[in-house]
Amino acid sequence: MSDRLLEAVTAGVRTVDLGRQLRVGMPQSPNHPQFWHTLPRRHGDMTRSDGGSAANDMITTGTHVGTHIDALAHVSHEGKMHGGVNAAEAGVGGKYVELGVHTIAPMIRRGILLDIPAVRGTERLEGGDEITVDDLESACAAQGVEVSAGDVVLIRSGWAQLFDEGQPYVGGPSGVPGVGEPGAQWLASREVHAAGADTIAFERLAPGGGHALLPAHRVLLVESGIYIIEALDLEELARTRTYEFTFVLVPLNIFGATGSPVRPLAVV
Ligand code: UVW
Repeated sequence: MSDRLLEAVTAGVRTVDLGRQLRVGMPQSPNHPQFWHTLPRRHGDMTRSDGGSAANDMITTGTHVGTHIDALAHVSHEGKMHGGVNAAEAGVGGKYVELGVHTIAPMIRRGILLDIPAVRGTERLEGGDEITVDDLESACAAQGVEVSAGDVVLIRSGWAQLFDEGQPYVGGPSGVPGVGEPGAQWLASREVHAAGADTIAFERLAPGGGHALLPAHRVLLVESGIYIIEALDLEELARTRTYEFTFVLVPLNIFGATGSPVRPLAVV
């Protein structure tokens, strides 16, 4: 059994872990503060009279690290967040109250995997490749699935194979594959609940273009109220051709946060 396939023995439920391990030095977007983990108190630093001791660690981190979800508070366009909320009034305790990650209800929903390299007959897409509407529809047809309102749609590019290589996963000169604005419109027109991918920013990053232009973020988060999930590990689902499953995700309940690290599961 692959180490990505966990057996929940008591319930007899088979799940696939779609989340990444949080580690110092893992690849992450330059847009966000680094994940950092230290051990300020080690065993033996304080020893109780009975000989016992405890180690206590500490993390400091942006909320958009590892596998994570973007709340609607994350992005604005021309001064407005989703629903016309004025971005200038956003701040912890301000308008983030309406759109922060604490407002995302735990998800137990139908999940759909769209495996784009499989329909294109390749191992993984190239940096900067745009996943088109035709790709999305071809994947649905090839896999015999239909995307419906309320689904969580996960789009595989195969780029996750580069996660352990660090910088190449983030893009830079090569860019990163993903949907562009038309693909995001396609998802929005189907009224999905959330859309995810196995890449750092969900959408296509142009070669050399960095993380500057993010039109799919605007379409999904600002215009449509659709959450985005990034840096998923979709390799096990693809390997086992699991295209339909129950998707489970619980964000951290951080008041007013723009995102949260998550550990989503596919119940298969
Ligand atoms: C990027 O860095 C673009 O990811 P996020 O959407 O989390 O900001």
